[in-house]
Amino acid sequence: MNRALVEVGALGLLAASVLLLWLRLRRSAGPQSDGGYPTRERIRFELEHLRSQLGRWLTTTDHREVGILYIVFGTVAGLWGGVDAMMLRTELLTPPADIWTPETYNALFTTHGITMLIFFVLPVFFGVGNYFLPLLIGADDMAFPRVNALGFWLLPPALLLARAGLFVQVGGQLLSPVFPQETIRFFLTLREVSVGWTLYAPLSVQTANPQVDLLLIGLHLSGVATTLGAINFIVTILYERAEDVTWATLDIFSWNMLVTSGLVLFAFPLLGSAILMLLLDRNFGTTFFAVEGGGPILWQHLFWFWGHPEVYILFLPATGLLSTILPKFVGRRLFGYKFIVYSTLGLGVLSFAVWAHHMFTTGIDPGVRASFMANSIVIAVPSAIKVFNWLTTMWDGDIRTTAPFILAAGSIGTFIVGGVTGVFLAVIPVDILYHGTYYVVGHFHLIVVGIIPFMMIAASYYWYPLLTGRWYDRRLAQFQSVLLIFGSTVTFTTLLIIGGFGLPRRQAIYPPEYQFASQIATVGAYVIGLAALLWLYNVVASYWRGDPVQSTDPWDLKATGQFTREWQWFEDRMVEKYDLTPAQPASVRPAYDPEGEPAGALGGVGSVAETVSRNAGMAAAGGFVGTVLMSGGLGTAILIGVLDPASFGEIAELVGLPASPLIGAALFLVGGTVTWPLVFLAFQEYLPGRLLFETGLVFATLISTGFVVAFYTGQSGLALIGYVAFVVVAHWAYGLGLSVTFQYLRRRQRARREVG
Ligand code: HEM
Ligand SMILES: [Cu+2]
Repeated sequence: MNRALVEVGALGLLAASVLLLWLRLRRSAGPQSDGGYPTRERIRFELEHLRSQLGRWLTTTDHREVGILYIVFGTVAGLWGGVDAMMLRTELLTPPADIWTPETYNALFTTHGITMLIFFVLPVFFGVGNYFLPLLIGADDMAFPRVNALGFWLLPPALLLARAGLFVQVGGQLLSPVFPQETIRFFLTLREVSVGWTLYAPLSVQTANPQVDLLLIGLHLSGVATTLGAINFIVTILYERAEDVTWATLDIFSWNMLVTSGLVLFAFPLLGSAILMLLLDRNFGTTFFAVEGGGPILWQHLFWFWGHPEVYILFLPATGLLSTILPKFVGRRLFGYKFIVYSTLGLGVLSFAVWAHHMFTTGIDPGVRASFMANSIVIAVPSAIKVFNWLTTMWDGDIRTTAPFILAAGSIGTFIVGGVTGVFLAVIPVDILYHGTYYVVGHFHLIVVGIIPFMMIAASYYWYPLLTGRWYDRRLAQFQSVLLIFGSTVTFTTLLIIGGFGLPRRQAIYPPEYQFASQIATVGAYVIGLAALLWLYNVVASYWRGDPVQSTDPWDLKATGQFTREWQWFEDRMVEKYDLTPAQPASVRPAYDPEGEPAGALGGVGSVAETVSRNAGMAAAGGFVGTVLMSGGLGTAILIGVLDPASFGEIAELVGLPASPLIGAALFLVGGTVTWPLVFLAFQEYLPGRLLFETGLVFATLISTGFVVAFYTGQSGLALIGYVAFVVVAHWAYGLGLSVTFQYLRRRQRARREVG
């Protein structure tokens, strides 16, 4: 099949359906006049309207409008790169290269990578930043509105330059029946680049295709655009904050945009220089990357010194969105704000210190290699800090399973798998095994798909009421979110696994034994594609048809004190425009406040030492009562012969003492009096059941299963049933004794405090 025609066709179809949907809904949303034919005046009016709209969007410097331009541009690029991905996976349905040629396949993964990394993610995040950052920090606009617009308008030509090969090729195919080959030679030589998105020398120097030069110029232009945008963000955050926004109260998304912009400032100029050197090598005979000059490895050093930070430039804004959105749907404030900020800064710095982990297999100096391995493993620490803070934020929260929440939770899951598999890759021997395999593709897609688009979509839902004044279809969105998580998990864990078995990546042809797994991955990718289309349909259709937002606090954020600045802006606007009254929450609940003092187990507030001693005292008392009650049950079991007292000896053996049943029984009592009650106290809030009484039963049931296995000495038949029953009942007696004692002590404590 002809790749270029398929791709242009798919894009055209996509654009046409969005346009059609838009026009139809727009028509039906407007008031129906006589239903007759449009008059000439009406048509002229429409055209005039269109012209003024066009003029406005082409010249706007308003941060919100520039933001929307960025988001729309990035979305279009993302869909384009997504079409590439779908075509890649389609080729891999069968082991031979029978759907597209290997050459086409190479072009596909090259353009897919470049489009996604450069023209999709960054523009969308810059768009979100443009729209919301000034609102979040209380600024009127970005610091340099015109530079802002300029930064955006460099991007469309950059994308067109980078991917001109496709259009030129299609043009050539359309022209070739009409014109002689000679006259349209230009159209027939240019084709999409197929040297890989990393543009490794010497291939990128030697490839004759002039599209490589256009791509390099396009990339350079996009680098200029990105740097302009980053400078604007930095200056805006430094100088345009409202008076009451300090570094300690700057919201987490703005922090992430700040660090991201800092990375851009250091990384992109370097890419620009490397690109110029490559252009010179290609066209003017310099030898920067030739063997007799700097050598091909020089390109890799320069490229990855940009390339690795770039990955964090993409990833940090996504974590910023996650840290912003997640707390809103669990009703608790972000846990560990400070540590999230520090980990963001840490990631920013470290991301420059790990570039050579992409070069472990190139034969660089072993000493250098080892230090990069150490740095790469260390970078897992700040990432893990973020994960722990997100999990802790959710812990015991009041979760609302809206689409943004589902996507945020899904992001955490896929990020954990993607991150942990990355730690393995940082280890040199493992990397040498897996470097060129699908393991790597699975690992990084779990992150680039599993958190970046997830959080973009989550943000689009979260702020949709603010952006449009309407609701999207919430049921469809929930379904779409689950579908997206499902598809991504299926696709990329499958790739991880077949990579683990050694399937090389970047190959159109693969051994037939991988066919089934590869087909599973492809079906998963189609599910992702479907989910993306459902999202697009939802946000486009709801723009005209969604329910109008009635409340000035659509997410009920005031109830937990999380009504942030941008929503306040929204409320003010709604009040002004529609004369609404500001929303009053039905009930107000303090969001968990990490700065507050910890509550002691007995309900009081005190120092850590007080809390520990009080808890320990209570635990010992409860444990003693519980153990005595439990001994009754176990004693009965021994008496009727379903429990062998000798098995107590094994406890003693386990801790390295002589296998005497007596010592074992003593240990058993100590454990019952000290260890388990403390565990119980530590976890009681998280065990199901609000009442201590139920909680005790659940706790006892949980630990009894371990003891059933541990004390089993070959009973069978009725004896086995009796044995299991007695162990469980004895533990219930224990759990009840424990919780009743706790309840008693707690009540006494409270009574004493009230008297005193
Ligand atoms: C829509 C879901 C996606 C699917 C199904 C998909 C699939 C693929 C496939 C099959 C490859 C080629 C692997 C190979 O032959 O080695 C690939 C490569 C790549 N993808 Fe994706 N991708 C998706 C989304 C993304 C996103 C969102 C990004 C970036 C933000 C991205 C970045 C890349 C990069 C950089 C490469 C190049 C890897 C290389 O150089 O071999 N992909 N993707
Ligand atoms: Cu890296």
